[in-house]
Amino acid sequence: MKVAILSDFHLGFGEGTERAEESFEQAASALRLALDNNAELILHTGDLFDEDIPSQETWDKTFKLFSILNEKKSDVLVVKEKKDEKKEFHFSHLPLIAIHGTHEYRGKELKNALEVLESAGLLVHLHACTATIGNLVVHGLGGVPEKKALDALKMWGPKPVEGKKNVILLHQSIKEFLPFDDDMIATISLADLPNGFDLVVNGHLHWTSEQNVAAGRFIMPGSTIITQMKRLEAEKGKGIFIWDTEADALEFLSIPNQRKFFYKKLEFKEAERDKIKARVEKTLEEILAPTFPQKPLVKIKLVGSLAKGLQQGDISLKQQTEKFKDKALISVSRNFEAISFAKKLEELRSLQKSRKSVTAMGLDLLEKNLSQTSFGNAFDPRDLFEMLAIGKIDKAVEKFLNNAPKREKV
Ligand SMILES: [Mn+2]
Repeated sequence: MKVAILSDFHLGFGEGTERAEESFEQAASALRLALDNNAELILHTGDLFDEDIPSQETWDKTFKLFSILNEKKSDVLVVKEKKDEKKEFHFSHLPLIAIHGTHEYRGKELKNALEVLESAGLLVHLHACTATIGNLVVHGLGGVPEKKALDALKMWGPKPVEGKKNVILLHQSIKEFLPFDDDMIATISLADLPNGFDLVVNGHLHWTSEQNVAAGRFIMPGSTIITQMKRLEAEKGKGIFIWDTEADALEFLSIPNQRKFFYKKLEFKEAERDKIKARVEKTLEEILAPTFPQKPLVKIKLVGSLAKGLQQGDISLKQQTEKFKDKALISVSRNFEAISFAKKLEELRSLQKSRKSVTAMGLDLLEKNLSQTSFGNAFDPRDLFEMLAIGKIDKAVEKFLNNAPKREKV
């Protein structure tokens, strides 16, 4: 069977901006690429949507996008099995099996966007369960908060089905792909991935990767759209994997006509304002000398040290970015060292210490207070805390209200 493996469409990304249509265009190109390569099944590893509650406009464009699946007629049966429950799905078009990502994650008692699509008969949503199609068993675990991810994976304990081809879909951070070790950011290592599967696929991380690990063959399709402008995303373009299960052959195919992305790190030493401005302008001039069919994304990262007395907030690059705004979508990040390196380190250390303890204290307090209420384990206090910490007050209140204990439970 020829299986197309895709991830992180982020439908609805950039709504209301110049990039509003891009997530849909990229996803459509990815699906067409799958069709053109005779895919008989599509697997999606989460973050199909950019928001947990997509707007009506996003739903509308999503249904239009899904009509592409109708271009391939089929007659297949997908059997979803969760514990002792068995459910059959008959597809008359190209079948799609998906897990939810962190962007679609909602509390246990709430329907996530992928469950809604399953109810509409457009896909099969997996979370700690399997779907069998012909000789292939798809095992899937949707995205869960990172702190709980390793426990969730162990608790689920997926086992390959003998005599079948087995693929497992995940949507988590993996320690080896991150620059530092932090349980809040990742708890799963490559060594924790379950053994015995023909293929392990992970969504969530937006760049593409393919490697052999202890557990076997491991791939990350990456996103179909650039949302975070990470350096690794600039190295290899966006695309999809095609897996021929019989031949056990994997192929990465690039999405045609994608928006170009340039990532440039500029290093300075005790630099004056004018020097920085001139170099940024020259860099933009060089990158944008050719003409591109679509405005490219350009990320410029400024590092190093500034001249004495100069603060990074003093450097306005508005004039430079305005000059090229018709030619590119530009983002500049300033990561200058403040004073001397030693002093900076000392500052960082104390900052990290105090921030950690404040965060830890805040979470402890929240957990303690919640444990004294009738909310019990209705939701993960970490989620609520994170929402409050990043200022998503409305969402926090919503989560709180949605998880309020039912009367009969009290
Ligand atoms: Mn994502």
